[in-house]
Amino acid sequence: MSKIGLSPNLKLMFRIGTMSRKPKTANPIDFPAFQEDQAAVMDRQSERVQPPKMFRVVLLNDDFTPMEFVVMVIQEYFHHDQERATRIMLQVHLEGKGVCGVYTKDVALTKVQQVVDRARESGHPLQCTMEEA
Ligand code: TYC
Repeated sequence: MSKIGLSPNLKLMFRIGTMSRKPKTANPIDFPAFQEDQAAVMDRQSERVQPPKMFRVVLLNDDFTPMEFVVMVIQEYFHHDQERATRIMLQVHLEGKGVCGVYTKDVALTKVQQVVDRARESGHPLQCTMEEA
C-alpha cells in the first residue's frame, strides 16, 4: 500500500504499526465476574482433590484369644513381619489396644471384617475395630 499523501499522523501510525494490529476485542479473562467464576472452580477443584480420610485399624485385648493367633492375624492381614506383629500383639495385651495399620475407609472396613470373620471361624472372641486417624 502506498503511503503517499497521508497526513504526518497517519504516517506515524503506520510506522509504529498501530493500524496493522487487530483491534483489541474484549477478553473474558479481564472481567471480575469471570475471575470470580474461576475462583469458584478452583475452590471446587481443591475440594475434590483433598486426600481421603484415613482410618486406624485397631485390635482390642481380651482374655481368651491365644497370643499366637493374634500374631498370625497381624502378619497375615496387615503384612507385618513376626517381630513387629509380636510387638503389636504385646501392646494390645498390655495396654488394651494397638494399631495394626492406617487405611482408607473401604480398605479399613474390609480388614476389620476379614479379621473378625477369621477369629469367629476359629472360635476366638478377638475384637477388631477402626477409628478415624
Ligand atoms: N490377652 C490375650 C491372652 O492373654 C492375648 C491377646 C492379645 C488377645 C491381643 C487379644 O488383641 C489381642 N491370651
